[in-house]
Amino acid sequence: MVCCGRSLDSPCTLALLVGFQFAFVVYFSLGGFRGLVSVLVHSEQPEFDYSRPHDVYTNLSHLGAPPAPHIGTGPPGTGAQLKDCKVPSPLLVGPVSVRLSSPLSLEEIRERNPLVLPGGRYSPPDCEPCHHTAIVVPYRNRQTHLRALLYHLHPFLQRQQIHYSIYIVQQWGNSTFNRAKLLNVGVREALRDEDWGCIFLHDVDLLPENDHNTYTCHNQFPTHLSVAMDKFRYRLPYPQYFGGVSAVTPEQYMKMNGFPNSYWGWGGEDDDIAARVRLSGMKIVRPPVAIGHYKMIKHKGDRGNEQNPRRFDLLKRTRLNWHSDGLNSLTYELLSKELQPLYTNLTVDIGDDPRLPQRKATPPMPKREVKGDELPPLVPWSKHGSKRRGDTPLAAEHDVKGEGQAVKGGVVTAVTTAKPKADKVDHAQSKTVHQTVDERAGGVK
Ligand code: BGN
Repeated sequence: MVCCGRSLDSPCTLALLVGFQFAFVVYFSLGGFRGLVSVLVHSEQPEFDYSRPHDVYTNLSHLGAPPAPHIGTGPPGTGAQLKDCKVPSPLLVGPVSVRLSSPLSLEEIRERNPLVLPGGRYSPPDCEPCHHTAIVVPYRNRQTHLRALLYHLHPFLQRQQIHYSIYIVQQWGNSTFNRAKLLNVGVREALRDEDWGCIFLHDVDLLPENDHNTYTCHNQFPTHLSVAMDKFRYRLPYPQYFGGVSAVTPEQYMKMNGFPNSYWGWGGEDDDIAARVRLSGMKIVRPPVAIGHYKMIKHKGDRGNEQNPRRFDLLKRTRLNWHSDGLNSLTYELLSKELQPLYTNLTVDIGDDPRLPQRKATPPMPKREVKGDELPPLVPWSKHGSKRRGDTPLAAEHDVKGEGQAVKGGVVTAVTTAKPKADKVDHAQSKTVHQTVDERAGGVK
């Protein structure tokens, strides 16, 4: 106060000027307002040492065996009741090392994950899980990325002690890649299998680096998990970013009419989904930046997934179109559904990019002769009494005509024939599957 009214060259005024200058430099060197906030609230942020990560397979040997069957005075057939799994899981280790180069073969990954069931399903053997999550991965032509994802995701999720299944949704044919439409298909098909409480929308080239980033949903709002990717120097590229890895409950998904079907090629579809979240009266929630770390597998440009020049126009119209383009206008043909040892493989024909000239006939799916002695045993998935469609409003929109499991050539093939109810807008059809050779064409953004 004593400085007030004094001349500019007084020591107090000079000290004030130097002080302001110092504050100015600090403010910008911390990355402006956001940086300043993150420093001020630093004490609330968890801290992790990413320079000393654990092996991604740490603690898997602690996964217990199921308790011995009940022997006693109770009625015959009553097994021991499992206790609820602890939350957070005691098996978590924090930062895990991510191997980007030369992933193991599918067979080697399978050997490292003996408790994973056909279809890439898992439920903790020694406790009752509190969370039931389907992970949906849009895919085409990314064999190496898929192996890296499976190698990292299976142990990561088992340590979280959740009940999960991994669905790879493979776009069939040569048309432009359509990530959001494949996600719509994956959500719908996953909900035919079970009443999943949470659906993850996961890019094939993103590997989580911290197992405290739990693959569970917020009960009110959609979650964006990949908040700190190495590609974006471990921060959000922009505040509304919703790409990479995100999660919705079936209720949230229906509220926003699913995802747009009209984005063919790279870019914009995730921004459209973020806009739908807001337009349907919700908001996006996120884990702390210190937890939401991901590594992206580097790759060159994707043939068939070039930048979508229409994305700017489409995004301008989200407000008008989100009610009519989405879950309620979804059409596709399910060509096959195979329970592979580490994932459920859905191959779908989602039609053509309207910008492309009339397509040539869709290439037929490769078939191969299978000898009887190649057949593996059928492994039932019944621990949680796989809930049938009809239990979820989404799945209830189909009449199921026939169903079963066929086993051929090392894969278990689910055979479904579903007919959409006449009064529903969804025209998805599933038809009897073809036997296909594993590792077929298939990539993602
Ligand atoms: C954005 C893309 C997103 C993409 C992120 C990160 C668009 C629309 C422009 C109006 N959005 O620029 O789809 O996930 O970059 O790569 O291109």
